[in-house]
Amino acid sequence: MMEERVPQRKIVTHNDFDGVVSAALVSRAEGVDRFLFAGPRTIAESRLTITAEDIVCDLPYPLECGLWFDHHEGNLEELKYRGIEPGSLPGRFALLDSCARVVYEYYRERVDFPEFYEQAVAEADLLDSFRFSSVEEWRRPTPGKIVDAAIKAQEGAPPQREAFLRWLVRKVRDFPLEEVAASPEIASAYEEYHQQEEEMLEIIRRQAAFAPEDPDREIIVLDFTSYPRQPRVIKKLAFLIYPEAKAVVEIRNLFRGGLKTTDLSVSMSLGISLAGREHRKNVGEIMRRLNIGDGHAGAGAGTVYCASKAEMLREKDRILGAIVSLWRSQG
Ligand SMILES: [Mn+2]
Repeated sequence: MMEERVPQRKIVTHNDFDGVVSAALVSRAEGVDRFLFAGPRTIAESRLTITAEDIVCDLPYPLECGLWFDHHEGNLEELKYRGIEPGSLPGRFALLDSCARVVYEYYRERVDFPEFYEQAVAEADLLDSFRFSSVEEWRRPTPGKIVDAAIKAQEGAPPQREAFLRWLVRKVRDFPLEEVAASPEIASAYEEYHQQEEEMLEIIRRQAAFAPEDPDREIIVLDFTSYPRQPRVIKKLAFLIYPEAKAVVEIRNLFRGGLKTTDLSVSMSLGISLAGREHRKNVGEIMRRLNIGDGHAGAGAGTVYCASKAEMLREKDRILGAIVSLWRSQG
């Protein structure tokens, strides 16, 4: 007799700090101990099997799922285009600083969460919204930042990464963040991250430039289109080199199956120098106006599809020019 395989319920979550904390809380509340990690593009392209039983955190709404938790404005827009009323979906969407906060608010009335979740969620809020008041505050190590760096250290190693993230979700679920951050596994990954960061800073120093239309040097441009391979860089590190800059734009080619394509990925973030200041800059709005993607005020991203290298180079100049002029029009 054939044995019928019943798919087990799983949590599908974003492969970042916010995704890890969200999954830890959901795991505790729902008693689910299977985890899958993904980036937003994986969900948008439906490259994962997600069933009507599964719980999805900090990612776009898939074709179907059992519970959905999210806080990204762009994902809400996407639902509206698909004619789905977000209020009709099980789970919760709210425009809060982190998905972990959305999950925490959803369950805390009915589930007896340990007190130490409060700190993990507060750190997720800060890290995900990048609302640091100064470069010093951003760089000061906290348990959350140490764990976040340890996650980033795994980015180059996909096979070990899944296992590491699964281990981490269970730790964050069961222990206070200070204890997790002090574990030898995190300490060594944190060490490793610092070496990687030095290399990234080196690349940024070489590549950072400002557009001629931007004489006040407000927007750092990191153009990696001349790179034959994908450089691994965290663009916000550019604010360590140019702390006075107000934003950073990264433009790079998309790679598929290890091959460089003529399609461009554009991403942008506001700088720390704008924190706590009155301003009308909105990165998500710039991406939407360019009709290439979306995001929120502080960060956004988009994709530009090009049929040839010549078109790609033209589009790159056009997009960068348009970003500067839209930026200036935002006052
Ligand atoms: Mn998030």
